[in-house]
Amino acid sequence: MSADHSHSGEPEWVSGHAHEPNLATPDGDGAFQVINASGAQRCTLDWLTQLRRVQMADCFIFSTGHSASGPFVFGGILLADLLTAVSVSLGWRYVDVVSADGFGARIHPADLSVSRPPLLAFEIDGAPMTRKQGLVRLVVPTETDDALRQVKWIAEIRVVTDS
Ligand SMILES: Nc1nc2c(c(=O)[nH]1)N[C@H]1C(S)=C(S)[C@@H](COP(=O)(O)O)O[C@H]1N2
Ligand SMILES: [Mo]
Repeated sequence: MSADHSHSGEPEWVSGHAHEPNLATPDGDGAFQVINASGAQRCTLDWLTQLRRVQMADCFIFSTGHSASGPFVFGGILLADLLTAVSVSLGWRYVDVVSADGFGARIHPADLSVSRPPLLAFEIDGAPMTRKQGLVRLVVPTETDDALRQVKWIAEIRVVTDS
């Protein structure tokens, strides 16, 4: 493993440096934990699908090492709506969306205030995503840099607040 030259203690994916996509699909049924200062809540895929559904057309995955795939229509839940549903509202500084294979992306409030905001997707082109495709995947439509924020196999959403 290469040395980490980013800020001490930060996961290597925070710096947004190039990353070889993991080709091995980790186990999991799509359930993830939302973790904040007051504890952890388990969110199942069934529960997630009851929230307000959105579709995001014209999404591309700019994969490392081969040409972009897409356009896809991703279907799922806005990350903003998930945070509201688990009672994370004002005052969060960032959330780390971390996968079962230890990859992740850091999302700040400003990332949600765009016309094509991040979603937790579980459908691709109208069909449920397979585990291999992510099952539950963070889709950040504004990200066109090697798919570093398109996190498959979400396992934890860690909420960091100022206090
Ligand atoms: N959980 C997880 N998500 C990930 C990665 C990874 O290694 N683990 N790699 C990222 C990178 S670098 C790429 S290029 C894309 C590949 O996505 P694809 O398999 O849909 O083409 O997944 C992104 N999401
Ligand atoms: Mo990538």
